[in-house]
This record gives sequence, C-alpha cells and structure tokens, in this order.
Amino acid sequence: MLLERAELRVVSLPLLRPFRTSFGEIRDKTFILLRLYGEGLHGVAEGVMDARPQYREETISGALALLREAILPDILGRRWENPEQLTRHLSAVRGNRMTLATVEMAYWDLWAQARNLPLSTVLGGVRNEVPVGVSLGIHTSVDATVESAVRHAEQGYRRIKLKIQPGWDVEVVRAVKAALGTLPVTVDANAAYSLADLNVLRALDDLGLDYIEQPLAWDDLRDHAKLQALMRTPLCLDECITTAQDARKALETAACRLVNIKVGRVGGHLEARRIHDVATSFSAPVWCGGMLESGVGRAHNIHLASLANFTKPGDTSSSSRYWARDLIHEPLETRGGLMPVPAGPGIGVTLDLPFLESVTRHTEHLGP
Ligand code: OSB
Ligand code: MG
Repeated sequence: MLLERAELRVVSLPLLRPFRTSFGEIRDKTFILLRLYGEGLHGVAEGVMDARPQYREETISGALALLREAILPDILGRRWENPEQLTRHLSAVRGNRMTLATVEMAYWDLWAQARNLPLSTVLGGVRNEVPVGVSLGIHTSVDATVESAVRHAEQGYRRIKLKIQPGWDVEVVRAVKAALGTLPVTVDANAAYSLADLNVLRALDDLGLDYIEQPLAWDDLRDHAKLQALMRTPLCLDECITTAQDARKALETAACRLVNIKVGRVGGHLEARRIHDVATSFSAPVWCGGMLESGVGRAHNIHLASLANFTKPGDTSSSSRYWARDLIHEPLETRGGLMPVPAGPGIGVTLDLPFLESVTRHTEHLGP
C-alpha cells in the first residue's frame, strides 16, 4: 500500500477528575494524534508520551520533531506491503519506542481497514471481549480510596489497582483489601521506591496482593531481580520493558513474574505481540496497560488484549471514567468487567471530527 500523507496533531482533552501518580498529577491529557493516509482510507493512533519525561524518557516535543524531521519523510510516498515490512524498516531507529509505536499503530489500523478486517483478527486475537480492572490514582484520603474501590468493584471491574508512593502505601492498601475481600488488588509505584525501602516493600508483601507493579527504578532490571528473590508477591514490570528482549531478560533473571504490555510504550503491535509470546514461553501471564488514552489509543489496546495470554484484567476501563466526551463516536464501555472488542474494520472506531477540531492545539500536514 502506498502511504500518501500524514496529519499530525497535538490534542488536549480535559480529564473528568485529576489523576495522581507517584510522578505527578495530570488534569488534561495532552497527546499526539497521527493519521496516515493511503488507498482512500486513513489509519489513526495516539502517542503515549507526555509533555514531560516523568514516566519514561520520551516527550511530545521530541516525538513531534522526530516524526516531522526524520520518520515521516522517510516512509511517506513509499509502498509498504504490510506492518512487518514497515516495522523492519523502522527498526533502524534506536530507542524512541513510543514514537515508533504511534506510526506503526496508525499503519496497522490502515492496513486492517484495507483488508476489511478488525485489528484483533489480523493480530491473531482469540476473544471478542477482554477482562478489565481499574487503576485508581492517589486520593486525598484512605476513606475516599476505599469508597472508590468499592464502587468500581460493584460496577464489575475484576481487579483494583492502587497507585502508591512512599507515605501512601501500606495503610491504604490494607484498608482497600479489607473492604474488597477476595477481589484481586494490585499496586503500582511507578518506580517510586528503592531497595532502601525494603521494610515497606516487605510489609506490602504480607498483604496478599495479586502483584506489585514497577516498584523500583524505570530502567533497573537488576534491583527488581534482587527484590523479587526476597518477595512472595509477584512483581510486574511496566516502565522497564520496551522490547521483547527486555521481557526475555526480565523473565530469565526473575526480575518479574508478569508483564504489563502497553502497545504504545513498546514500539507497536508487533513488538507487543512478541512480548506476549515471550511471556507465554515462560508461562508468565500478561495484561494490557493503559496511559489514560482517548478512544483511539483505548481501541488499539482493546484489540491487542484479545490475544490469548492476556489473561489478567487490563487497564482498558470504560471511556466514561475519563472523559465527558471522547474523541470517537462509539462508546467504549465495560459490561460486567468485560470490554467488547470493537467489531468494525481496523480499530473499529471513528473520529468525532468537529469535537477533534475543538480540542486540537496544533496541526501539521506532511507529504505531497
Ligand atoms: O503506570 O500504568 C501506569 C497512567 C499514566 C501513566 C502510567 C500509568 C497509568 C495508569 C492508568 O496506571 C491506566 C489507565 O487507566 O489508562
Ligand atoms: Mg504502571
């Protein structure tokens, strides 16, 4: 297929309520939206990098420059037979997995549409609805957190994940566990601890959590391996894993026992599927993470989560938890803790163009 041209936007969507993690609070979700055009169709994806490099190292401004100055001029005006061929070509780029993912995901959407097939089908997905949990940000009180956890459990979510940081951990987790009974509870520290915090980490180990997500530094497999050897609770890596080789090394060294796969973090659907396959070969489960995506990124995540080894509930919860109005027409809403995989061609959702226009901060066109 000839990739004819691209449209790059920066979009800002107001969150219904602020979301706080150990690295900061977000009120408006600002992201890159990329549309790739070919054969009278267009594919779309969003980037998961933020304005500031607080989760990982990529940024919106860095990604825009790289897309505009190097990656898009290199691939536009050329024919690409399939996503494999495009991804192989893009593998010459070092790092920048979020930026690469934005391009690769938009191309997958376009390519699947050209075949009139849902993305989940061309990826090899095996289910038409995927199990989901919620990720609850750091609240202002333990009571408010328990109240929110119970409300989401009543809505059918299959796992409650609590964001934690030093000073906001054992007490809130214990209270939520007591309120929820047998429903799986997990925590996500976004790299806020170190091995010097072993006392707190050991206390968390005694609380019966399903797993502990990314307790230590974003780029440190070695200390995670040391920690996992001291803990009964499985560790799950998020920030540390950007390639299938990272996942292989993490599982081989027992730095974790499961992986949070975010297609937008790891260079796209092909690499996400490779990570899924590596984890399968280690009998390690995976689950689909989220980055507070709009309906565009959320739809991509849901299609990916239809692969067989995504057995743990993911973070792809209902769009209405995040936005008063989403960028797409189709509602992405869970029923009984299950999110239906959109059935249309490609990612199976369509942009609400007037609304998109009203939340766009910046637009540029590339190609002839
Ligand atoms: O670490 O999983 C994370 C949100 C922003 C950045 C990092 C993370 C998260 C979440 C929210 O946990 C997941 C979601 O609801 O999209
Ligand atoms: Mg995480």
